[in-house]
Amino acid sequence: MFDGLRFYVLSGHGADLRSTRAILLKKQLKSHKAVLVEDSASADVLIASAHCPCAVLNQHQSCPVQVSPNWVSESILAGRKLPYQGFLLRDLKEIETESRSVDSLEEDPRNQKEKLDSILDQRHACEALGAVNLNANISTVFEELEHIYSALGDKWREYTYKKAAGIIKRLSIVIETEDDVQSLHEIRGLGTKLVDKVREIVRTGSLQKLQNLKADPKITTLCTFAQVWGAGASTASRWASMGFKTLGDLEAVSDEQIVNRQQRIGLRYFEDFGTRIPRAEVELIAEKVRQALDGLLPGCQVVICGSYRRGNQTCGDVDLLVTHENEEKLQSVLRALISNLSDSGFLTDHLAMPSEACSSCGQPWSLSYMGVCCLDDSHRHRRIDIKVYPQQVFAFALLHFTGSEHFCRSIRHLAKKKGWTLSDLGISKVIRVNKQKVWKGESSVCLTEQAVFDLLGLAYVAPEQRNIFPDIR
Ligand code: DCT
Ligand code: MG
Repeated sequence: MFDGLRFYVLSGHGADLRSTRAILLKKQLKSHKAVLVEDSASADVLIASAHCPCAVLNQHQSCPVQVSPNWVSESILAGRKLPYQGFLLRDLKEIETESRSVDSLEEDPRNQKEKLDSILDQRHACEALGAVNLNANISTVFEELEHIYSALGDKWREYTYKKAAGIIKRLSIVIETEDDVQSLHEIRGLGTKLVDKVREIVRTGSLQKLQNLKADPKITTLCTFAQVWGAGASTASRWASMGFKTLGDLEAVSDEQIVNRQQRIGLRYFEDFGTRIPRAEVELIAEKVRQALDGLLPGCQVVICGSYRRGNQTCGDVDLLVTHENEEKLQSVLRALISNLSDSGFLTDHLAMPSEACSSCGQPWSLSYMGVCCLDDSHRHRRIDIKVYPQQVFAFALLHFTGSEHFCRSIRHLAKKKGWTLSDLGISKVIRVNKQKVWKGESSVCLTEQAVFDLLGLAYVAPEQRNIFPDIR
């Protein structure tokens, strides 16, 4: 953001910018590609406290742009270099001497918290475009802990580490020194124990607690079992308590009460489902479905959603959305499609068949199929979801199934704060009393994703930018 711009940060010697603040500021600047220089004469921008005495500023007149630290934090929050106007120290001083209306940001204790929170990007994730994860070394450790506790069914710890990973991803400075670690104490949601873990990761490059969990065979078994499609923490724990130790043990079970039909499919393709699908193969799979649909109901629109639409190089599964202008015909096409593709051998196993839709009842509807497909013997078996939505709600479905999950959660949360409820089937005004919906309006018409963003007062976010916080190191 500050590409190549040269900064001089004025602190100490009566400049009134505390040293911890100056350290954080320098880090923020460096994280956003600024060049820090050691004397003001060679700087493009000088940063000093709003209360730096004029006499001190005058000694640095060779640097014509002198702004307050807020210009840096506000620019980072805005995701672009803001104009200097409104942050220039001379202007601030004039206002202050005229009316005393500008309170001392450095001195007012009410602003201390806000000031330190400026190292945390406060925007909703769906607004924080271009935000990057500067501390992936820390957030990935917390995410691993989140997944382990999810497999162990420990909801509270799962939630704690998920939240902590989210906070770490939103930091606008790289955490490297003890000062950086200390500054985390000021952030709500990061308690002492979590900050201690950050310190250990920063100092040693890893976390002993995570190593210990990963070295425990009971825990690795539970984690493996919980990864079987159709099994979660409680099934994994039940299997372990029955004495099963490996996937092979489970495959040998024929009792449907112990391993159900979907889990059996999950076990059969355990390795295939755990292997990511290259984009080119996703396209070949979608083409198969398009061709079959052409024969059944010409004019269908098929969009590959999920991580593919976000531009990822590999995908965990294939997420297809289908629509057609004729709602009645659309409603019956999915079952016909499934039987056609099963007959041809492309769909090898069914995990969840679509229910009956009800287009005549006037409510928005959708149909969903989950299964397994395989292009040919030279390819792996892949998870495929095919979902059908009428045209008038297709934009909501696109938004929902493009993800990422984090982006969608964020946009739904933002909609809620603005008095809306957003789903894959529409967006409506709601009134909540004590968090309970007491009234819900008709869904607004949005025929494009752009229209949904407009309605929410959000700048459009292209699918490729909906991966929140890609790592930069
Ligand atoms: N989705 C969601 N909430 C969830 C799960 C999914 O909003 N709990 C939405 C967002 C993404 C979309 O559905 C597709 O889901 P997945 O296929 O699970 O995720 P993906 O982003 O496509 O990633 P992957 O490459 O792993 O399939
Ligand atoms: Mg997917």
